[in-house]
Amino acid sequence: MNDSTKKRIAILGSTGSIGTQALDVIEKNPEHFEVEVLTAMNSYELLIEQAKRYHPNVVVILNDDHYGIVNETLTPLDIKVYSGEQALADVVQMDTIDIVLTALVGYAGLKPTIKAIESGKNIALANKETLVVAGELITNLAREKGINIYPVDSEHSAIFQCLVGEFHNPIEKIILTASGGPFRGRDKKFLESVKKEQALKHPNWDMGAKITIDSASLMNKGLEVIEAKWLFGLRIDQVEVVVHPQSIIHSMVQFEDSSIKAQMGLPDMRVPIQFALSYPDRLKADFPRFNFVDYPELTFEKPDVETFRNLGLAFEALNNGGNSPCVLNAANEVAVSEFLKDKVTFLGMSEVVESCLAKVPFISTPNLEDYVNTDKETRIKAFEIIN
Ligand code: MN3
Repeated sequence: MNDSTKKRIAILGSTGSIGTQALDVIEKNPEHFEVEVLTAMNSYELLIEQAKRYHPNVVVILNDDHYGIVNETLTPLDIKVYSGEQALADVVQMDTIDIVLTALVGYAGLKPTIKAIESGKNIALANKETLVVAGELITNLAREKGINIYPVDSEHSAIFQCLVGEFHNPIEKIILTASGGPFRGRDKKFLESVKKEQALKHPNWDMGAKITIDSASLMNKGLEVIEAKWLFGLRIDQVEVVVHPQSIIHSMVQFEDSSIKAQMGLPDMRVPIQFALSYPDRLKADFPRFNFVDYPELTFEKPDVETFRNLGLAFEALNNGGNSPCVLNAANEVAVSEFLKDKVTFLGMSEVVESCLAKVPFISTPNLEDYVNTDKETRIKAFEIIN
């Protein structure tokens, strides 16, 4: 079965937005890719359906309440079924995996990503929180193990694509584009009363709930600034954010001769997913093509950091360094999940993050254990603040 010309892929979080689109890419390119592992947190029905269709070697259902039904259905099909966090950390180390696509949501992506890197796997990184929480640790480990981290986030993929053929040329700065989300141009008064239903409507991208709320609050762009810093080895002053509501330019790199390269296209996550899996090759795809005359105006504006405080808070956390980005991320994860339960207001989310940044003890050179403790402690603080 194992054709050595095919890349064998483990998808962590196969039932989410990125996971399902990755399976679409894989299905369209059966001569290049093969599914080796699928994992899901709770969505066991979709996981079963995917396993029947793509015949992975192994599936992991994180929530062991669903282990029985998944095991019963898939074991007769010669698919190995495991459950729990430890299983996830174990399967990413399998010899039969060539690349691990980390499409889990939030902090949960950290440990399995570390395990995968430790066992020498290349990473297609869709879990930006991993680099936000522990960017220095992860990038040092990747260097030490000689593995590559291929960005899946569309902005970072854009920068990566601009850098192909330029890896020896210093970057002067990168320009991360932001759609501005559904509340672009709104003032604080308006934002005071917005409900989750409004925040869940993104103008350009169809994504999971967590990242959609983060996009509306500009926290997503803040997390992406931190992600970019680590992925491309930049100083903070080399990262600029510009609002570009049409989401056609996915990001840009400015070089030392003043030249700027941009990567463009219609917003479609399958493009960066496919490039992360197929690099250095570009595979022929039937994705919709961008037409310039359909977009006579591509516009750009400054982000409103007065109204959307999260972006400023992310720069502040990055500037502090140490465990501050980890605090920012954990506080935000709690704030978003409580916002989705109507426990905290839209603007209140920034207050939770700011307050946690002030209250959780600073650690200047954290190790993995420090990150784990910081994450725990911050979540407790965030809950206290909200409830
Ligand atoms: Mn993005």
